[in-house]
Amino acid sequence: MKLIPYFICLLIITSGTANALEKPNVIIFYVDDLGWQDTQLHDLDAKCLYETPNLIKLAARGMTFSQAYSPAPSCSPSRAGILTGQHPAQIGITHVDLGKISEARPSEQFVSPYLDGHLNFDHLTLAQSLKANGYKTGHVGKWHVGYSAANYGFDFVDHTRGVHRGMNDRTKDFATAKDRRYPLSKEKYAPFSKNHPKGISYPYDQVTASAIAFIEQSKNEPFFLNQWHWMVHWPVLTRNGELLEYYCDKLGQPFPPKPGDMTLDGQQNPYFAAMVTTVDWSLGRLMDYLQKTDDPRYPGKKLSETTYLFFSSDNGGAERHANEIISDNFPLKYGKTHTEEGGVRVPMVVTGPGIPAASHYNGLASQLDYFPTILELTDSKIAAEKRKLLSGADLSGVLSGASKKVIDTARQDRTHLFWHYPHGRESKKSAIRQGDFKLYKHALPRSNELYRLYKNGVREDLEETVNQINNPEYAAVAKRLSNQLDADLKAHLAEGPYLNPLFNNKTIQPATITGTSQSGQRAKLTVDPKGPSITKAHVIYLPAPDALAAEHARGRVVEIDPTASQVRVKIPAEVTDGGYSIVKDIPNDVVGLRFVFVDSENFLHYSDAQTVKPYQPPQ
Ligand SMILES: [Ca+2]
Ligand SMILES: [Ca+2]
Ligand SMILES: [Ca+2]
Repeated sequence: MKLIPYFICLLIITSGTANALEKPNVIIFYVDDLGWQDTQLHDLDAKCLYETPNLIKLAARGMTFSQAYSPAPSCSPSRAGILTGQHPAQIGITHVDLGKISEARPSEQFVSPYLDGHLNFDHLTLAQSLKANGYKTGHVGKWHVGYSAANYGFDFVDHTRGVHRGMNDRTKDFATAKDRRYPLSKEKYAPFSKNHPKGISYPYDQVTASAIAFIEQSKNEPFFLNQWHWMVHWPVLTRNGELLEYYCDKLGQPFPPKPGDMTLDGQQNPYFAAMVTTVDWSLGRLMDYLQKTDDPRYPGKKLSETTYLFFSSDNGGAERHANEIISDNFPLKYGKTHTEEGGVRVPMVVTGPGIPAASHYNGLASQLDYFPTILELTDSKIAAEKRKLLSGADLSGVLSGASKKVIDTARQDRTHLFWHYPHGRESKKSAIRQGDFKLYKHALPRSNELYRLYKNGVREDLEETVNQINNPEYAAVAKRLSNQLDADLKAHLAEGPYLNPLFNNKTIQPATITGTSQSGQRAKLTVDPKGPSITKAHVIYLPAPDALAAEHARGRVVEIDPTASQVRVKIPAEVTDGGYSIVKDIPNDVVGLRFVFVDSENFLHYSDAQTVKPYQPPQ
């Protein structure tokens, strides 16, 4: 009993320290496609054989979130959500197909909305917010929201794939000590085995090296770093022969593996296991560096004492790629590209000043919370109108141990999270998690699903196998969640799915485009006044042919002129003639455009690409 007051006292002292520390450093260590069951953090049921000793060490130093979620079940929307703090639905980035005109088949009733080709420059980013507060900002690794990170407030950018690059033959082309690009380390690391009691070497990884070099060069000032790995995404491979041999032995498989797909069920892919442990090794290198390096701003302190480190993954695990079985999210349902638990529930650990060691938080948390939380931890201010756009909640009270509740931007208890994924052949739907329950709302009416994941907090149907939507006992819950989800979708201006004008079996008729024209600087589109009217209209400016190189410079650092007209993003246009025309005044630097609009029957339309004639002012 005497321990309790002492414990409370400790909490107060540690949270006091956090407040005293001005401008702590911040790192987001982000993994690609790492599932909730792909680490040793909270391994349920079938035992995970992938080893993540550094993540376990990280958890011992900070707070583990057992119910953490990504903003979306795929890469780009989750990343855009972290960068802007806004729900993917609100910024219109709900999928990886950025800037693509959806090619719906005549057999499909619904189509996905048009997504901006890159993160709109109008959004305030976390990097810009911290830079304005005196932070050095760096992004290393995968980006995947269009143009390079260099356009969004990052001082230092390296989009290297690091060690995660395609191999000619993954069964044998392993790195050596003298490898030109991926030399094996002289130092040895986990795992330790009978063959390698002192551990094994790891191939050079530029993501890890570049991230640490950025900190080394920036540490005289407060810094913010994204260390965003391309692993453990497809291609599933490793250059680390010793690590692959270790997992082949552990999983009882021949080494080297036979060429071809890995097809054993569950979590038995030794290449994938090696990737998970390689990411964990990278985390270990970062942690070791922070632990042994003095913070020049705080004499007597190491960087590990002055830095917040957020560890998570951009979506749930990918279970398959064609015939290859990658991993298994069991007991969670499905995986990446699904809003079911397997697609959005992710591992998450946060360490830093004032965060109690080996602590756990079992309430809901979202990566959308990072933006407001990091603003709070770093005492960074943003304009009130930008603040209002943030979708997440401030976790700083939870992190200091001062609170068990998450308070949202309206100063209310945050009670639920939602997802909007109007994509995929079968899975066009939205979802909400509140308390013990999760509800799904499909594009097709009257096809909602309801699952009870927990019963008063104790695991019940985490697997989402028993649809309770028609269970009278849960009628009130279903109604409440459905209404809440509708309200959230509306408040976040969520788009789509829309009706497909090309659908074979449509019973209502869509609008018909009767013409497009240009007069002076004004472009115009008209629809048949006998059909549905136009309710929502945009234009998309098309890139000049010579700009394509810059656009497709994925992986390269290309800076775009921020004063030029943005191409491939939706720009609002004016609806006129009682809803039967759209007009838009076109800036001089635009070379081509398409109109995109929704009609009063909820069909989505695109006009054909039209070349914009250069404007000649009247003589
Ligand atoms: Ca498991
Ligand atoms: Ca991903
Ligand atoms: Ca599965």
